[in-house]
Amino acid sequence: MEFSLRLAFYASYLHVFSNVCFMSNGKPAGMLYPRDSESRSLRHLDGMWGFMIDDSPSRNESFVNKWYSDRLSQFGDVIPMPVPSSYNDITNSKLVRDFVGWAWYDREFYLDNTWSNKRIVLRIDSAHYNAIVWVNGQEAMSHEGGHLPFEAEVTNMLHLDGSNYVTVAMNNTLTPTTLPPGAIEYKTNPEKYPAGYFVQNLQMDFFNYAGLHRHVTLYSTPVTYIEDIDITTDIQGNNGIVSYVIYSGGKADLINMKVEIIDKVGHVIATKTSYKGTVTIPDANLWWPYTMNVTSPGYMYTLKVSVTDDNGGVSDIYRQPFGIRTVSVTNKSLIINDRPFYCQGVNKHEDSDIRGKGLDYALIARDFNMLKWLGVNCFRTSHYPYAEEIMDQADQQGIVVIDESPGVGISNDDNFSNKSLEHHKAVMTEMYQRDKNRPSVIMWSVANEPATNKAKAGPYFKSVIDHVRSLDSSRPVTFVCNQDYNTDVAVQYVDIILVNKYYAWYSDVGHTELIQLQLENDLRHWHAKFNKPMILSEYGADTIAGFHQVPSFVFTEEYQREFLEQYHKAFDTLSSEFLVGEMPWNFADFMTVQGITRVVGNKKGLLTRQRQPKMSAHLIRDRYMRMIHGDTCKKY
Ligand code: GCB
Repeated sequence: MEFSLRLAFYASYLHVFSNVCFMSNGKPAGMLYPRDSESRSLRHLDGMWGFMIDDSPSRNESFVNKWYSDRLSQFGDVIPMPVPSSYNDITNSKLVRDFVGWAWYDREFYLDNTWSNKRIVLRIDSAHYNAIVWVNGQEAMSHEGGHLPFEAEVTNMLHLDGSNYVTVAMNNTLTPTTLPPGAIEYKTNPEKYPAGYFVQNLQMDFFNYAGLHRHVTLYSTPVTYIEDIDITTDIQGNNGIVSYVIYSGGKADLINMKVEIIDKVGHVIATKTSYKGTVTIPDANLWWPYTMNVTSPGYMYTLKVSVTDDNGGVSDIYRQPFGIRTVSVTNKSLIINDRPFYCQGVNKHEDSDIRGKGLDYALIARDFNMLKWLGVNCFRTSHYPYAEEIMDQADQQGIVVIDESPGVGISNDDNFSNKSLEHHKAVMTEMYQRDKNRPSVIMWSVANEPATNKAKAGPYFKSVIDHVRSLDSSRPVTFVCNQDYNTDVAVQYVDIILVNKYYAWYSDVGHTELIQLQLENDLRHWHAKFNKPMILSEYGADTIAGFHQVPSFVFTEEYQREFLEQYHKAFDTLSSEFLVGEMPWNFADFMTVQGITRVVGNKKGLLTRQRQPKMSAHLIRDRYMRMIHGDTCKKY
């Protein structure tokens, strides 16, 4: 009971410290990715932090004792905790791994006097799930939601003449109104459970990793600064059309503005002097997926903004990467730059040994190398927005992204409340603001497998999808559906239909001979009813690397291979009709909660969790390479 009270307190706290602020024109202001420049310094506060969990029965003692008011070491035994990383798999303690409640981090830092007379911002790229941040004991900001960045100006809280410390408290509890939703269940039978015993029930199939998962950054800007940049692009003949708007922050308006468009080799190809405008680029280099243009995939331009304010010439400089491309759909095709695109996809997770969901450049590089090795040209950020450093690679390497929100497992009646809806829309706004300028993002997925067989899902998803469309008319909007075409109430609102199917796994297990028939019939029903293009957004079978049996048997590598082959037969028929993509579940094995249907995690990976191929990975590689290098089943 105490525990729930603590959460209620938290909700009202968040109300005061909302992360989204609005520009005068009503558009929510975005947040530029922190980049250094001639006017901006940047310092990652990554490394070893101090760490403590509040495992008091009320989960509230840390607040009663004001752990934020001094270094954590004053309040208990602090252990070293790496940032970025999840905290769960770092120690050998079950208590830490499975902890539910407030976990606390702190660290000390110094700033030299090059940071004086600047506006200093503290940005946290991801803290799962709810977070409160103090700088030198003063509340600086809070944020709800585990996968998107938040920041606050902290200039007046910092000491340039001595030490500083930052404290972060974060709570991984999932409730009916969080995204993803979950529920705390109290076990009250005194014969079986001690007083106050509770468990966290999840509605998703991945481990609820928590921690400071991505960079924590201090950066400086001039006091009058470039706050946000919107870029949209179009194509007319051989010309690229680039429209931009620049938003200012600080006391004065930005004046004496210079906007330059710079090509990949550093040549300035256009210059403007207003905060808003449209530039025509003759013979533009379009942004292409690498499978559609092998000579120059993922072509990125830079929009460089240089400004001077009216109070004495203080300038700010920011360089925003962007690509020129268009996306559209017909009733049978997904189109990039006026050419049909076929998604040779995979689904992913942010997940690996030890670090959990922690950002790791070595892992990112390995994953992109393995995506290319597989011949993958598209992935979905199942089931939450991924780190911006991952998205950068997708932009630069010409890999298409279906950008998915953390709306996974919206299945219970109390997940469709007005509070949930408002939060879902706020998350979509934050996600749009973060990723709007990325050419790799060709589609927004607002949810994975919600209970869209329930009547209340209709107005709920109409509202979320309308909201995303009001922010962005340049990309298709969808959600990923696992309902029946006859009973679903929300697919009518999407631009393109994404469905997950597990024939011969969750139904008719072992009967791979039924897959083609069942899949073709089912997808044809969807298309006949809604007349929209489709992607088979998940299909897969758990496979323990090294298990072999002939004839095939579930969980063996032979079964996974045979299973995928049967799906491919259906894809090869349907891709000449309305199927515009296929996405095996999953790129790699990943961790889940303990459960009798999961053998140390979900094993549907083409790769092991250590990113080495199973037999099925070779099958997918052969298939996708044939699509790239010429074959009958490809669409371009
Ligand atoms: C699904 C879910 C995914 C699961 C997968 C499975 O439909 O979207 O999160 O992990 O099935 O393996 O059951």
